[in-house]
Amino acid sequence: MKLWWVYLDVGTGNYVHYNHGVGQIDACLRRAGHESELLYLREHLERDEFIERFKRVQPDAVLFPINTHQWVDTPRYAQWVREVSDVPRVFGGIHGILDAEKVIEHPAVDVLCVGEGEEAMVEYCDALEAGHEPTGIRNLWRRLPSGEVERNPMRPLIEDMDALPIDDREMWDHDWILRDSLWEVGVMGGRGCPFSCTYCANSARRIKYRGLGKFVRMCSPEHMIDIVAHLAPRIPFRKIFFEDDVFTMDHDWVRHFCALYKERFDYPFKVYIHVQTVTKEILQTLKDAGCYMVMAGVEAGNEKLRRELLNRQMTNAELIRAFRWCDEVGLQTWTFNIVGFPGETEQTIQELFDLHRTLHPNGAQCSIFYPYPGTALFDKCVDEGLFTGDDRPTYFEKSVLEIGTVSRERLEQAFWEFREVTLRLKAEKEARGSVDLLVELPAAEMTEQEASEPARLHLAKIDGDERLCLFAHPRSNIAWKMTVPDCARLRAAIALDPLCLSWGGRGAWFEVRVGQDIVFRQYVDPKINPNEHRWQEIAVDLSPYAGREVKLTLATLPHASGDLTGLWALWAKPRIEIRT
Ligand code: B12
Ligand code: SF4
Repeated sequence: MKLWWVYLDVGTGNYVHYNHGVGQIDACLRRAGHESELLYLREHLERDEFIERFKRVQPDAVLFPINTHQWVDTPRYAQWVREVSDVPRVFGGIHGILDAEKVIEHPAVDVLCVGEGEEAMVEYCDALEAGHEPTGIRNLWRRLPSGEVERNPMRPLIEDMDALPIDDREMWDHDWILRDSLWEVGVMGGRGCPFSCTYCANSARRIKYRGLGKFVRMCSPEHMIDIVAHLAPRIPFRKIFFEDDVFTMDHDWVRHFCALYKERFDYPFKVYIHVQTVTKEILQTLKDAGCYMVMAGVEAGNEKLRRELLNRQMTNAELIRAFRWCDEVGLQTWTFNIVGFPGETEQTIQELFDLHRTLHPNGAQCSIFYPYPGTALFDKCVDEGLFTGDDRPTYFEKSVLEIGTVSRERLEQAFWEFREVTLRLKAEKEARGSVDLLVELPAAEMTEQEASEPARLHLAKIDGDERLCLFAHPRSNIAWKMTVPDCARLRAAIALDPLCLSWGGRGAWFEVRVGQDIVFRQYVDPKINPNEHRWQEIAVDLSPYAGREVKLTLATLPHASGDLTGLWALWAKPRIEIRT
């Protein structure tokens, strides 16, 4: 069967991304021998253009993934399909699961997936291809020619995440995605979250799936490594975002994964955490494996509102402690927040700002509360008559509620104020804390790459001391543009990787330049001088350049003879630190 995914991601205010649900179902369909194409829209199409594309693809079924925001416009496209063809229009996704009765009422929906789509869609497509009536397929609701709806029961949840095929992601435009996400690839190995926040569609899904098997599932660490290894030769990413809801749920899993990861990869990565699932030790383990950022939901600054309305049981003290640990181990932090909950007041808004002044994250996102159908907070808003009648869901900027305690205009203003506060905090932090040049590597300019091996991240061990490094075979110039903070210095350790020592040749010059000025120069040659077979710590004072916008270059050059044999020059953990 030929399937056509129509993914309508218009006006979402989010970056262009790979959709894991779509990708996972698609991998299963392809494994079963079906074909597919994807139309990923960031701008709406006019009817004629959409129909022209439909005719070009000539699918046997059209598949529409929907979250609540996307549901608003998708039926229009499904209606256009029906104007020219009678192929089935299949809907699925989080909104279809949580608001199934409303979605199936819509005449543009022929089939709705009310749970996990992998097995159901394979069964459905196999049946159609074989010319059978696709009846009795669990997880699918189907409108019959009589107009009645066949509501099939739910199927058990997929138990073994390792058994799912790894998606080749062939349908996706990776140039576009990577450019938009700054060279980051999204990876997800599990499903579900053990918490029950009242505003969260994922916790609502848990209730829908009750009795169907284990809701919180994770693939094995080995499988997660296999996913990265599978994607690495196919997609030129430079960073990874592990998008599992709470990456730090199982500490043994994290330890095992980190040990495997650092043996194989040096891509910096970031993860979602929940502050009640971390210890300083586990944060350090993540950091040592190449994690550069952890992202955590804060959502509200007022503890009572957070605990009683949102069912998020963490205290401010727990948040502050976890963020302090992150600072101590050198992990960047990011928070997710929402304003405009029922019961929000001017004071609770100020408490969110104040808490952020203490947490001091490197970045933060704030949305204005939108109640998703199917969640406990949605029901509360309906019961209390808070909806204003403006039913188009907004992502960030506007409230669809009249909460009474704070006006909608004030919420909008608070949203912008929050942005300002957190951006200032970010700038302060960057000026105060250290800037990790390896994390910023994707932004660096690289020139003079004479050697066959380009500059890249690399793990190297000398005398049992393993460090994450910038591999910089001479001649290389790797340059970052920056404004030098007050009292700054560049710290790093330099060495040649011992693995190149048996190759002969000579040593390498390490040079640090600020603009045209050479501010540091050292020759390292462990091939001649065994004493140099070690990490040599360096510190370069940058204070003469404070406040100036400069190009900071880490350069490596060969010995005067020009011998380039086996020069695996390394800058371990180069960073800009502020002296106090
Ligand atoms: C990764 C992620 C992202 C990523 C990627 C988004 C994406 N769509 O892939 C990024 C960071 C870009 C993102 C952004 C946003 N996200 Co988000 N995100 C998630 C997260 C953590 C995982 C999604 C996921 O991949 N799950 C795993 C897959 C396997 O599950 P699934 O998508 O539900 O798919 C299964 C079924 O639904 C079904 N299925 C799915 N599609 C289809 C299609 C068909 C035809 C069929 C038959 C079946 C089917 O089968 C799939 C496999 O079993 C979820 C939370 C969660 N755990 O689900 C939130 C979640 C999906 N996000 C959410 C939100 C609100 C957003 C944003 C609006 C946030 C914002 N304010 O910017 C944006 C919207 C962007 C967008 N266009 O989707 C909400 C959606 C709520 C709702 N009711 O709509 C969720 C549920 C979290 C929450 N707080 O409640 N997000
Ligand atoms: S911790 Fe996050 S994913 Fe889990 S229920 Fe709460 S908001 Fe949802």
